Amino acid sequence: MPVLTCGDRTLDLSEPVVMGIMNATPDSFSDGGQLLHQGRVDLDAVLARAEQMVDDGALILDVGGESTRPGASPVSVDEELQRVIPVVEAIARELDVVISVDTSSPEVMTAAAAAGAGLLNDIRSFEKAGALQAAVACQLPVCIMHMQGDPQTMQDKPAYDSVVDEVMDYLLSRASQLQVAGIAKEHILLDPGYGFGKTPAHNLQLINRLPDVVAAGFPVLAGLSRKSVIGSVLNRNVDDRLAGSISAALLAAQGGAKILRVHDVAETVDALRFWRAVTSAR
Ligand code: 9MG
Repeated sequence: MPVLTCGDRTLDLSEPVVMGIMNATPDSFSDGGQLLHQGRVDLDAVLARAEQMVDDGALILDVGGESTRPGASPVSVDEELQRVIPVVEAIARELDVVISVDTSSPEVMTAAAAAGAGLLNDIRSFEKAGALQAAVACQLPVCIMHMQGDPQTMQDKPAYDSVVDEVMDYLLSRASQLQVAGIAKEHILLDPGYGFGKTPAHNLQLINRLPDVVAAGFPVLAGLSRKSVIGSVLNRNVDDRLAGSISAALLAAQGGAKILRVHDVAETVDALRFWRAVTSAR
C-alpha cells in the first residue's frame, strides 16, 4: 500500500493507522461540546486533546465542525469556518500530524488546505456544488464515503437490494468521476460509510465484506467507533462502547482497512499493536 502524500506530510499506509476524531461541534453523537466553551472553540482544550491523541499514537486527526449524527441540523458555512479553521491552524502550528478535515463545504476545504490540512474527508463525497472543484484545486488526498440519504433522514428506513453491491457501485463510480475531474487515483480513499443510512444488519454485512471494498485497490477508511451498530448488538449506550469499538477496529484492520477513525486512540493503538504482533508471527 502506498505512502500517501498529504500536503507537507506523508502517511505510510503499509500498516493500519489510527485517525483520532476531533469534533469542534456542540452536538456530535458522542463527544459533542467537549472542545467548545460558551459556543466558541476552546483552543487550549483542542490542543490538549490533539496532543494527547498524537502521544497515544494517532497519525491523523480528523477535525469536524458539522455534526453528521442521524437527525443533526445543518451548520452555516460561516459557523463551520469559525469552528474548523482555528483548530487546523493551531494543530498545524504545534504538532507533527496529518490533519484531515471532515467537511462537505468547498469554502471550508479551501480554507483548511491553506491552513495546513493534509486530507479532505467528505461524507457527501464532494457532491455539494463546488466541492469537487475545490478538492481538485487543493491537491490533497480525499476520502469518499457511501451514504444513503442525508444525515437528517438517513436512519428513517434504510433499504437495499444488496447493500454491498450498492455501496461498491457508488464508491467505484464516484472514484471514476473524481479521476475524470482531475484527482489522481493515488489520492482517493474509499469508505463504506458505516451507520450512514444502514441498519445494524447492513453494517454487520459490510464489516464481513470489507475485503470486497479493499479489493477495489484503493486504501480504505473505516469508521465504526461508538456507532449505533455496536450499541444495538451489545445493548450499550454511547459512553459504554469501548470494547465493541476496539473489536470493530480490529475486524476492520483484519478486513484490510488502512485508516481506522476512532474516539479512543490509546486503546485502539494498543489493540492494533497486539493484532500486528500476532499477524507478523505467522
Ligand atoms: C465524519 N464521519 C463520521 N463518521 C464517519 C465515517 O464512518 N467515515 C468517515 N470518512 N467520516 C465520518
